[in-house]
Amino acid sequence: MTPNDAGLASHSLRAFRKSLGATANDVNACLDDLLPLPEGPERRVVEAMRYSTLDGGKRLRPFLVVASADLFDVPRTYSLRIGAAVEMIHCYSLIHDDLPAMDDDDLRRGRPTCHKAFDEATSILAGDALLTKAFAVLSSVDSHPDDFIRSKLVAALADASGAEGMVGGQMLDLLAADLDFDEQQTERLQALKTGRMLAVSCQMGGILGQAEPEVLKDLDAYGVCLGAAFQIADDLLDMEASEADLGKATGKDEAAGKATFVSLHGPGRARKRAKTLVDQAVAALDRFGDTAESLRAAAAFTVSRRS
Ligand code: GRG
Repeated sequence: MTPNDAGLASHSLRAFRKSLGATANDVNACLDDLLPLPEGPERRVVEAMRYSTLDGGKRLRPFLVVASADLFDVPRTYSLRIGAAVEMIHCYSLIHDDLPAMDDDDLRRGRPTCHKAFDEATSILAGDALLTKAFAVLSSVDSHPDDFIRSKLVAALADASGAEGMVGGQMLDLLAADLDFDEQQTERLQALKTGRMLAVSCQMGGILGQAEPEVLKDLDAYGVCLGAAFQIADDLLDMEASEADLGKATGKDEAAGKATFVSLHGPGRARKRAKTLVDQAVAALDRFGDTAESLRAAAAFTVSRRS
């Protein structure tokens, strides 16, 4: 899909990429601070955590936290730490997803996966420690002075990343080929595995901003549509992009016989569906007017990206 298909002029897309890059730099600095190397032989696990987090991801989830929090003028010192916590969960999920017991991948973000660069046991520990550290960051007073807001952030992220969210989606993913999932089951799998983390990123910005429940509902609707569009774009890239462009193996879903919107309906219908989802995501932002421009651009970006 081209930027114009997504209804976004290419100069806005360039501006968005710049803004995503600037936020990524700030998030990287925050992650660097939050993951200091200890003395002693246990530093190996922190080296693996740093290897898999400070390694050039797009930082889309932290961007969504920061841009949603910006709607409410939340200080960046808070939203960046919350974004870093979400990124830690995302990175842990990638480390574990790449393990031989799961997707068994050698390449991630253009480099050897964590278990290739270190070893399997260290990778399991690095993922576990990133998951744990994320909640330590959320519960720190440096992330927000209000206890109630911090506890809401913890509950939201736990819900989205656990068995009722991303982990549940990953379980379905492991079962998908054998259970021969239909379209509805495939959409549910993807909403849990990928969509929940993107949607909760937007919600956490709203929680930081003490948004009213109906406002949080709109942010969630935006995130759910963006997540579904992101997944279709990911499946299209898996089918059409090169390993060098993506920095990871491609064509694995097809080889494993896993259903995706693309495999069920073909790339043409998948592109149309992704565009409709972007339009729905953008419509959910109506109440925010011009202040939500960067979130609108993020929705268009998810389907125009090449990696
Ligand atoms: C192991 C608990 C557990 C969960 C794994 C995230 C995940 C669940 C699996 C990753 C497999 C995958 C390719 C999912 C599709 C969507 C996705 C999460 C893509 C990677 O996210 P990007 O494009 O990656 O934001 P970067 O590298 O930019 O952070």
